[in-house]
Amino acid sequence: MRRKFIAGNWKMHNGPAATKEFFGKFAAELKGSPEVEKAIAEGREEVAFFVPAVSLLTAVGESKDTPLIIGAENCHWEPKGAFTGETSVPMIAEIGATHTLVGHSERRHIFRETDEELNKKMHAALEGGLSAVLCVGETLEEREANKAFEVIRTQFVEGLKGVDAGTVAEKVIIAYEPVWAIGTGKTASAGDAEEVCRYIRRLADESFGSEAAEMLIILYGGSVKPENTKGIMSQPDVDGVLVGGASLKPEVFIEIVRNAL
Ligand code: G2H
Repeated sequence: MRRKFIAGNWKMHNGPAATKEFFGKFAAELKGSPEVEKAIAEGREEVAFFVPAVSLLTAVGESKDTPLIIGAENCHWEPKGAFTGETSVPMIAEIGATHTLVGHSERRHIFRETDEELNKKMHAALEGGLSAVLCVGETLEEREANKAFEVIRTQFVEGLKGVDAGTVAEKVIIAYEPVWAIGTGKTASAGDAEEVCRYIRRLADESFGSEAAEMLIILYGGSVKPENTKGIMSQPDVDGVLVGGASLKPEVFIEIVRNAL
């Protein structure tokens, strides 16, 4: 049985003060949800927050005595150097964060990150001891041109080039986020999400073997909210969700975490 992985991606929201306030409220929400606490304690569910670099230290400090996972939203592939504005994996790890997102669609499309760069980030993150969530997904144009599977195959294969099967099984998570469903209010149907997540598991089987494919955690992301969580999570190849807007309010996000159980 794969564990469930429920993650918030705060994007460019919540500086240190708002982060402190969020975790204060979320701790209270967790206390009021013993079924979630039990699921986390038994290793059935993991709850993670991907937060802005400036809020990582606060997030790690505020969640210190909780089972919550803290991760970065992005990282650079070099450990240090003349890369103004960037954050390296050793810096993220030094703070005490354990995970990072790689290749979120906003990084791919707004900041023009390429599969080659994202592959370097995957290697840097994994070799630096972090778990990495590689995000993949097609645009509306690509979907309408029947290219969704081809796009996802390329992003998956290129992003994980040179990573070994054991690492994929233990330290890699894939998030399928159709670009047309991100922050638009449009959610892929549970069936659409399953179809692509199943395809991703097949790709994992082809590239890394059946054991790694069976262990791989695959998330769906794109306008996830409390009302659509159950349907999405009931799909056999969807192990979790990556939540943007709806992760910003503790009382809303805890509902997603609860509905995912
Ligand atoms: C997709 C998702 C979180 P939202 O970007 O990664 O955001 O839930 O706001 O669509």
